[in-house]
Amino acid sequence: MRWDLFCRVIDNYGDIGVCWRLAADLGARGETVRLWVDDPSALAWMAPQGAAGVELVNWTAEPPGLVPGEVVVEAFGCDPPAAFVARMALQRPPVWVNLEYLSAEDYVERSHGLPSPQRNGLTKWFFYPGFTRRTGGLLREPGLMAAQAAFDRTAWLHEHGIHPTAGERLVSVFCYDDPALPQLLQALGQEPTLVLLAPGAAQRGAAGMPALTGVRMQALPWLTQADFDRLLWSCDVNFVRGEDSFVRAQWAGAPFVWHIYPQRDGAHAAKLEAFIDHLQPDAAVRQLWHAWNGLAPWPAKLPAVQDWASVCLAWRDTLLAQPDLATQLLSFVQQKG
Ligand code: TRH
Repeated sequence: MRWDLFCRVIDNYGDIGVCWRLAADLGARGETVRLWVDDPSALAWMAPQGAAGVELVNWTAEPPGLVPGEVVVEAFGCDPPAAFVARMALQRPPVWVNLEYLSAEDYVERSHGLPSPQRNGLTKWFFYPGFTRRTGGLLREPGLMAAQAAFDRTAWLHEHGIHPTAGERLVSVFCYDDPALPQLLQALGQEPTLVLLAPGAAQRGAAGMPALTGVRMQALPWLTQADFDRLLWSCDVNFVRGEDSFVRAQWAGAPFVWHIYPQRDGAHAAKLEAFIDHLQPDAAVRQLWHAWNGLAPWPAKLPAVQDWASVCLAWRDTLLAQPDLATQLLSFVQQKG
């Protein structure tokens, strides 16, 4: 099928990150995808190699007058151009899907797959990613787990100039501005640790910090999405954020901490809680997650990595038993078309 996937970059990299993964996943399954994006700049480092079956369309104020394909996906309610929507109504109507934000809250199961009749007579369908069988699932390319199993960690780290010393653990940090960063770095120093800092807030927050016992820090460049996955596979603990890196940390299977996208009205607290309730970590991990998100005081001690690792592995198994998002989206579209 021909897909038109619309992406508006609101802030950061999650909008384009999610859309690119979906486009590339569909392309790899033989679909033809036009990815309309208003700001493709991040793709220069995220996916410089492009992807089979995926073509970029510049979504400018005067977008090209393309004929809509069989499927139209708007990411995060981003409203395709009015002229394009008008053309959708003049042909055999495409299946029109609104791909929503990821949440573990209960409303997702209730809302997933609901129709939204539009003024021009078309129907837009809500498609909610999620963590349970009654949701649209999570992006997971068919070869992902096999690629991880075949991954040569030592070679990859070496290639990327990352050289942990014997017995040093690796921790990646990709976060928003977080006042708890100095406390985290100090706490990590209780065991020899090499902290790999993603560009942006993590590097800004760590800059100018005095040398810490037990901790070495290394600033990373922006990696491609494929290498970002490999970074997560390489680390003993991953601090991730937003939506896409959060999902990728779950596939990595190593202990992870989520820095949730902070919302001004505080709605992120309930969203964080809903996910924690699914993951069911012990009290120490809960406290660390809350503290990292500014919702609890910093814990006296970090959780034991082994207990935490087994929770994350069990959680990954639960997720692996569910169909992935692109598989579900394909059958949803076939059913609605
Ligand atoms: O960047 P994010 O915070 O993105 C978002 C946005 O804030 C968005 O508006 C919000 O709605 C959403 O989160 C929930 O975090 P996220 O989702 O993890 O996106 C980052 C992307 O960048 C992801 O695809 C991974 C990628 N990435 C790389 O490819 N290489 C890198 O080196 C790093 C650090 C990230």
